[in-house]
Amino acid sequence: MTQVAEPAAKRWVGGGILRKEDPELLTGQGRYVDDIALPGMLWLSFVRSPVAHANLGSIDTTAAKQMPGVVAVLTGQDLADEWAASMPCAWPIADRTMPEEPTTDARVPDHWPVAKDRVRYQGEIVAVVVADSREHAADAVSEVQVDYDELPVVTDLEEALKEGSPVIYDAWGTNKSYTWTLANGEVDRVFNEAPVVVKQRYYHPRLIPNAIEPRGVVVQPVPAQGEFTVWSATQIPHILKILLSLTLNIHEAKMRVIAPDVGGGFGSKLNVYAEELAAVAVARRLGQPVKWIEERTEGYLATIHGRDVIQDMEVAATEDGKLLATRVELFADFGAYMQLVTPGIPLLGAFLYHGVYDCQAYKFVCNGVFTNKTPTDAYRGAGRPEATYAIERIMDALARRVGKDPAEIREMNFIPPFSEAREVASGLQFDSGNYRATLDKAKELAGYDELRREQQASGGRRDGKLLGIGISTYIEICGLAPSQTLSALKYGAGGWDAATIRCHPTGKVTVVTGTSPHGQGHVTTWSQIAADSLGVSPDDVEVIHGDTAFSPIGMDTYGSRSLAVGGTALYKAAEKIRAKARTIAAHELEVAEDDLEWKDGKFQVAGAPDKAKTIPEIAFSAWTAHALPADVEPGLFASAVYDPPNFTFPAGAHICVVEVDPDTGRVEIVKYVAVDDCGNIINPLIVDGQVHGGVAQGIAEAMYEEARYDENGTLLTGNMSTYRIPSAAELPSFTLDRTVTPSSTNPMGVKGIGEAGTIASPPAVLNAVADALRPLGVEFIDLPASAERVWRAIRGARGEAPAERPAVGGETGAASMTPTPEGGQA
Ligand code: MCN
Repeated sequence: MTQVAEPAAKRWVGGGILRKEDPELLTGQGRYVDDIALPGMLWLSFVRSPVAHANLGSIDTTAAKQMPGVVAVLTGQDLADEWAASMPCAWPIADRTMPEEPTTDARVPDHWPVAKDRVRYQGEIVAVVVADSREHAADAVSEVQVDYDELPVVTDLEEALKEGSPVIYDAWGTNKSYTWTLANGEVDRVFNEAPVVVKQRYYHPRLIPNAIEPRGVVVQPVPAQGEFTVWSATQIPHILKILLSLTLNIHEAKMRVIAPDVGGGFGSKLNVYAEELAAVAVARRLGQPVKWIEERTEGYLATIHGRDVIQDMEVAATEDGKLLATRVELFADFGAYMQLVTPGIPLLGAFLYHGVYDCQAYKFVCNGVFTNKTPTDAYRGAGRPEATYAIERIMDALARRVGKDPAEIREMNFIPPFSEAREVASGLQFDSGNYRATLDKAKELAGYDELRREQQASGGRRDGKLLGIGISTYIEICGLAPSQTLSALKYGAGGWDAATIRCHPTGKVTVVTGTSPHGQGHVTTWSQIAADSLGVSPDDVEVIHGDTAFSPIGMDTYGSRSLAVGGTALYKAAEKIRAKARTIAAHELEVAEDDLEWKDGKFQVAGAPDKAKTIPEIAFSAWTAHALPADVEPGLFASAVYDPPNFTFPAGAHICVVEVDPDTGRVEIVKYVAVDDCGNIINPLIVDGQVHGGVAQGIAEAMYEEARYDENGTLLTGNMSTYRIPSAAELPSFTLDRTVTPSSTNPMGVKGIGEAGTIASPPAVLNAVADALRPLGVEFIDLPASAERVWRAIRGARGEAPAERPAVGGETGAASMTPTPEGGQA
């Protein structure tokens, strides 16, 4: 399926060239934050609250300061003067009960890098130990005596909203941050009149990111100049630079942020963290370089978590299953504080609860809630896996209600194929789509019709196991995106990105990008785009990223935006290069510019192909500047900043086939087919890799992962033995294919792929598990379909145990979360 392009093809875009990044990374020559050692460097270790809610009494640092190698121990009060502002929340969305109503601001609490007087989740920083080695710093942490005056704790999202619940911010008297509503069409009327209404509550568990490289930061101050160089394992060096400067009142020109090689982020490094701010503050205070590398258990407590959302999802339909309207109310657990984009995460899914289906009316309501838990924020997919999960599961429930096959219910409701932007029920403009084509291909690859026949003939059994088939025909919104639209959503920054191309006299090319790859292979794909645009080889292109001294302008990497926005900026910069090169070539060849055509990677005189100029040749003459046309500046350089007119909307069909052991509840995925449509493709190998990783992450979410807290706010799943993630051994081989529906948003016709697998796969797996369990009478099964939960569900259906439903943040059944049977009438 995936082919490596022949170099002779001279067309690099679309070819599966191997990643240029890999030789260095695979031979241990990567340069990560932990590889950095500076003369005189001190180490930081953080004293973290062991309790989830307490007023801080006295903090006695005397014993810690006497420990070997300790240079300083600083509390929140000691560091209070360092902060010019609270930690940033860049998406303080409005509170609006109806879209047209006047808005007030969401409640966004102050959030200090080191707590000053109260802690609100387990793991919050209360003091910083500075020592001459990592070990000395860590040893002294336990010697800091903190007096915690404990307060009542609330970890359950629904409890937090009840009258009488412990309140986390006294001044507000409520744990609600905001209610945000989006509505289109006559939703209530449609629901009242619809012959079929299906309603279901889903819970998307809290997830803990597990990038291979933990977080880390090194700060080098130059006290005499007031300058700082910050190396951080971050996805967002540009944004970090601005927000470090703002929060610490340091001129931006004196702040340089470098994201060296970064070993994965998955959204968890799209943040400005307390440890980064504290490291700069301590380096400024002491005038010495400092370093901090996160411990894995520390990361479980203090790196953001993802998801943790209750969804009350409803669809209204005709008797034969034609969708009329969707309505959803969310309760999103933000944890104790807002991190960088916490409040906005549910909004990334707000427009997608009707999926790829046509309907007349739409309503989305989100309630953001504080609890005494680690803050949640962007985690791969961010808002879109939640939306996809709800609509794709309820479409299966609708199919059952009206007696149709899950594939058929989808086929009859798909938005018909379109190639130009088209408004959908939630009010957005989808860019292009052909949803039926992806499902047709996926069904064929999976052998869907035969599997259904087998299932029917065998009563759903195969070799003593229960056979289940699940479909997910997902859509996502990515390529973040038009700055004006982001402003309407009260996002605090723009959605543009930047690129610069420098064509050197040697014939080589440097590309400077504002994106910040940390596993996505931009060096390779940007080289392919530049190579085709400029008629050079990818090997001649160097791509510079992730260092604000060399790449001062950019918006970084998240939201599967880099290709659609940053890649397009590169494409636009190349257009500028070619426009200038054409002028110079015409002058040198003594023809009119219109007589030149760009062909086979060079400018040729139409009808006289031997009269031609390549970009490297023109770059040389632009550099010597001996005979340039009048008004043409020397040098062949160009920059572009691209702000897209719309998002992009990749979509696809995933089919999962499972066998469930009825005795143990063990689920085995025996086939997984993913047909994705991310528009035109730059590099099929990289796209496949992104889908592989994304699907693996989604399967982990579907079958393994769930962060749990006890009622005191103690994280019960605080390490890798209690928080389960699968390895390659637990995962099947994936069958991948594609359809191509070019995006109407950008000139390359590309859509994002970085999150698609994670968004698509959880409902495919759960629909398959639910399908397998149905013959046993299991009415409902939710995330994650671990062996234990499946086994309990089977026992529940047999009347051997109560039907199990996980409590939010707890171990077992909470009455408030009792589901209606799937497909049950509201
Ligand atoms: N690509 C392509 N053709 C397309 C679409 C994409 O060749 N039609 C290529 C791009 O050129 C790029 C890669 O695929 O090399 C991903 O591009 P894109 O979809 O634009 O996504 P981003 O580069 O913006 O990456 C962000 C996305 C997100 S949001 C998360 S989370 C995520 C992900 O990427 N985290 C990752 N993939 C990850 N992969 C790794 N290894 N590590 C992470 O932390």
